[in-house]
Amino acid sequence: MMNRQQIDTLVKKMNVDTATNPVDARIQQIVVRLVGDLFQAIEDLDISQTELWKGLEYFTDAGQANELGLLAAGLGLEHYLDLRADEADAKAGITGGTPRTIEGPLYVAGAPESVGFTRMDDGSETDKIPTLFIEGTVKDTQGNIIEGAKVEIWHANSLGNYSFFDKSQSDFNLRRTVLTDTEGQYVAQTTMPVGYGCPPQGTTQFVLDKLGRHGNRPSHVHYFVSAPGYRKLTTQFNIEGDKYLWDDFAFATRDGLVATATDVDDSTEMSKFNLDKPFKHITFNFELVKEVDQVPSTEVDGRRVSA
Ligand code: MBD
Ligand code: FE
Repeated sequence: MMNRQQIDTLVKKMNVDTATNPVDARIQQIVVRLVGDLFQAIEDLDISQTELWKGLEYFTDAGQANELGLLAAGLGLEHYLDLRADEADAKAGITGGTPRTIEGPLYVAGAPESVGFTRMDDGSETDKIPTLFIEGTVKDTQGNIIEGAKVEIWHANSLGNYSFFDKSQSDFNLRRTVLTDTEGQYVAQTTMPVGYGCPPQGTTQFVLDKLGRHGNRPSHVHYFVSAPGYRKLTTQFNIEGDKYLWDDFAFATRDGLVATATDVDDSTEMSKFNLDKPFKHITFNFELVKEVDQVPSTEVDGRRVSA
C-alpha cells in the first residue's frame, strides 16, 4: 500500500521530473492531480488490473461512439458545473436572470436565422404529434425589453431524436435562431418534443445499467439566449406533466425552468395563429443579466458540430 505522499512522489518522478521540453504548467498541474487521484482510488478500492483495463476499454468505446458528452450529462458532471457557476455568480453578487441549465451534447451551430417568428419543424410530423407555439420575451433584469436578442432553440422530434445526429431528419429540423422583434419578442411554431432516452445498447446506458439508473430525460426545449452587453444564457425549459420532469437522468430540470403547455382549441384563438386544428402553447420569457467584469464568462468553449 502507498500513502498519498508516496503516490505524489511517484507521480512527480514519472511525469514532472522527466520533462526535458517546455511544459504547459496548467495541463501538468491537472494531469498530475488526476493521475494521483486515480492511483489513490486504485489503492483505496483495491482496483484490479482487469478492472483498470476494462475501464480504459470503456473510454475507448464511449469515445468511438461519440458518447462522452452524454456520459458527462448522465453522471451529473455537467449539472455539477452549473452548480459551480451559480456559486461563482452568487459570490460575485450577481442575482436575478433566468436560471442556467446544461447545454447537453446535441447542439449544432449554423441553424437558419429569422426575426420575430420562426417555423422550426419541416412538416413531416404535423399529422402525428401536436403543433406547439412557443412565445416569449427577452428582457433585462430591470424589465426593459431587449430587441435583437439572439434566441437559439433546439429540441427533439416525436421519437426523442435530434436532427443531424439522427440522419433520418432533414437538415436543421427543429433547430432555429430567432432574433427578438421591436417588442423584444420571439415566436416559434414547432411540434411537441418528446423526451430523450439514451441509446439502449450504447456506452452511457451500459454504465447507467450498472448503477441501476434509467437514461431518460423529460420533454424539453434547449436555448442559448444572447445579446451584446449581456451574459450568454444556456438553458432549457422542461415540460410539466412528463413523468421524468423531476427524475431527469441529466439533472437539468430546475425551479424556474418548468413550462406548462396549455391546450388551445378555441376557434378564434386558433385563427389568430393561422391554424385550423387545436395546438399546444407555451410562454417562456427570458431575463438576461448584464455583462460584468471580474466574473468568469458564461461563454463555454468546446468542440461543437457546425453543419
Ligand atoms: C438530450 O436531449 C439532452 O438534452 C441531454 C442533456 C443529454 C442527452 C440528450
Ligand atoms: Fe436535449
